[in-house]
Amino acid sequence: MTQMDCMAMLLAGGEGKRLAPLTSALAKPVVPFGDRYRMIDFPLSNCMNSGIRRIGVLTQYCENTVHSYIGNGNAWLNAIPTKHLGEIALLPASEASPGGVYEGTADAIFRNISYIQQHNPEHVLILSGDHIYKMDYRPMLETHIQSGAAATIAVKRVPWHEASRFGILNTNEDYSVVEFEEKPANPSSNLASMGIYIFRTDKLIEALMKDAAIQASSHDFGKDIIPMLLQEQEQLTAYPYEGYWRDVGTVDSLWEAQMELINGTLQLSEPDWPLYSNYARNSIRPYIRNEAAQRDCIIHGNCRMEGSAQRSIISAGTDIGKGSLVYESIIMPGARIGRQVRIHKAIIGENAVIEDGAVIGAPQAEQITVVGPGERVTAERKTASASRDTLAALLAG
Ligand code: ADQ
Ligand code: ADP
Repeated sequence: MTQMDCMAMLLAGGEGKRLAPLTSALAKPVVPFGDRYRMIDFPLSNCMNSGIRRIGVLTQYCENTVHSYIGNGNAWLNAIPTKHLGEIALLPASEASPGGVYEGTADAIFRNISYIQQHNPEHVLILSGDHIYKMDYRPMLETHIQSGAAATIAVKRVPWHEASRFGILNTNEDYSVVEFEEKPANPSSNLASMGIYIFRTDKLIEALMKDAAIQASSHDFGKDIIPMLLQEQEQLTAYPYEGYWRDVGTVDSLWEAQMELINGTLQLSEPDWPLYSNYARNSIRPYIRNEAAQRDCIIHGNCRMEGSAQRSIISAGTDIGKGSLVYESIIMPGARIGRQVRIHKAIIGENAVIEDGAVIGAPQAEQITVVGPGERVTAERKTASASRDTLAALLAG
């Protein structure tokens, strides 16, 4: 078999505890985003748009939710002219697998070395399933090949107060990495690893084999593999990325990223960088009674909208009843909102049912209120005591 340049391995097995209850029965990569997408659409579409057509998707936590969404992968592969050369393969591990569940991100790749070898790529791109970004991986691959590095890490400056959530590094002027620390309590810089790596395949396999033999290792890229390569003085290069990128691992960041969608900081599908998804497209016009009552919203074509909304996302298959007000909230697919409901600064999970007269969230709330997928909220069980008048005033003003 001839060697190909680069294939991708997409890590999609993390539990995403901090997104609970959205992830209580759903893997984080398939949490809905925007009016018709799921998080994993971003890395999959980036691959298609960057000419990377072979992707292994590593699953574990609630793996069925990822498998059923990805299916045969055609929702993404259909987008490319050379579909017959493409493949999106599901690579699960469970308690029943030989070796049990994946112990960490490095163990997940280690256990699939034979899959990588089957395709015999010169380089392997390692991706996460839960980042919101549009990135062309080709310039990163070029930088990686030109520098001759064992591995190249995509990096981005993050706000200082968030730095301890990330792998933090320091580089020389030529972008060679001189220091790396995974989630340091006191970060020495705000240059963060985006958790996106390109490895020379030989170096990747060598490092994974070494790490697998270390009993004390947690078999994680950030905690173990990158520090080990640095210690062994392997060449590691940082690739600075300037575009939009967000790790939406927390409820706040998930909500904020969607507010950025509304204010235009983030745009979803664009002609030169389409975002593909496995949601059936639907050209049905939204059923809107009072057009003036929607401001700064993203409303999917297939929903029934009789209430009012501002700065909100109203997803596919939702129903917003008469007299209801939705403000700065995300209504995920299939949710049914009754009449005279007030929703403020909240995320309403898929297929949740909000009964007539219920009040969710509050205008001055610091916290985002989350209603889990399929949950039912009655008028009696208020999630927070919002004043109807304040909310109505906000929507009017
Ligand atoms: P984290 O985001 O904390 O840090 P991690 O929890 O290891 O990374 O998850 C990375 C990806 O792997 C996620 O998509 C997750 O779903 C998946 N994953 C986790 N465990 C898995 C498993 N056992 N099997 C399969 N997939 C699994 C990482 C880096 C940091 C960097 C941030 C950027 O370690 O250095 O700054 O990403 O977001
Ligand atoms: P959280 O929101 O809780 O941080 P992540 O998906 O980022 O969720 O995972 C947190 C940590 O737990 C990561 O180090 C990941 O490797 C580990 N992890 C998550 N799910 C599993 C699992 N099912 N088996 C083993 N490790 C897991």
